[in-house]
Amino acid sequence: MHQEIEDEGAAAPLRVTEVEGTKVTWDPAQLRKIQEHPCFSKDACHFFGRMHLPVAPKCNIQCNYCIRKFDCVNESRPGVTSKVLKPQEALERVREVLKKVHFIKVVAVAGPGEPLFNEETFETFRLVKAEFPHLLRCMSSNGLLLPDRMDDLVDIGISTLTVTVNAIDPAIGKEIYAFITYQGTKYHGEEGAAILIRNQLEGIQEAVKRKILVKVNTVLIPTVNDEHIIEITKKISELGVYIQNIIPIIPQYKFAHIIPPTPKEKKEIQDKCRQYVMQMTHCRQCRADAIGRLGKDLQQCMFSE
Ligand code: CLF
Ligand code: SF4
Repeated sequence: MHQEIEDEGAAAPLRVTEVEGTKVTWDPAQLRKIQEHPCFSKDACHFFGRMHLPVAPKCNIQCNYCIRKFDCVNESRPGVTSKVLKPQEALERVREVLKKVHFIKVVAVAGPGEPLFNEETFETFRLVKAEFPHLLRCMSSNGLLLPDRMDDLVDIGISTLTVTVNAIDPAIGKEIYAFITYQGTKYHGEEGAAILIRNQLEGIQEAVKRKILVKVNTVLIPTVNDEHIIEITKKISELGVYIQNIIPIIPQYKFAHIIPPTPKEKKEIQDKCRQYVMQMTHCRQCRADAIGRLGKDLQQCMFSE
């Protein structure tokens, strides 16, 4: 990633004129936040690491590519189940890791279920923020509860947020989501997808307004949303999303019959989307308890039982 940064003085916006073909403008305080974030900055990923705290087991939606036995596949490689930690245990893990590993700059909750649907996520961030205020706080969410929990996200000082958006049209969304559970009611089909999409888009817009840097993950599902992704990208560009991470589907559950995209097909879509939103190309689909630099996890050697 080649960032051409012009600093026009303290009051002026820091301008990133061209990032892999995408024109973007961000304010300096926001950009400084991500200079050490391995997912939001490809340069940072060589030097700095992140630490995931698996404190969020429950989920409030059902994606048709998720068998719910493993970590949330919206941000994780399938087939891995993280041992869930309690908030206090998570804090102890942060203490232990930071004593030994000095390049961890980001602490995140990315599962194993939906972070916003588990109070333990908020409790964990409160504890970590109090003791390690210098660490960036990051979260990956399906977005259903974003508008409802926005004040809490600001309160715990989330600096970077990922929302998985696979459709902005409920007619396509209903093919991807079997149901959602929102404010105690279960909604199926197009009705459920419409609520999810509305909350995702509202939540993203609000997060951007509150100076949270937003990444959108989009699962590329050939024959379902492949031709629709460009519409998603145009929309999230209007909302001020910083970067998009297009992830190829791993066929399982109700999408077991789908033929995943080839790397070439994925790249073609990324190339089209890049003119609207910067594209992430270095995602390693981490597990919900990953620790270390991307693709160089320390988790197994540090905590294997
Ligand atoms: Fe974790 Fe995600 Fe935050 Fe990164 S991972 S919650 S933004 S700190 Fe990064 Fe891992 Fe890809 Fe996620 S490489 S799966 S994009
Ligand atoms: Fe599975 Fe994540 Fe979808 Fe929930 S949001 S159903 S955990 S992929």
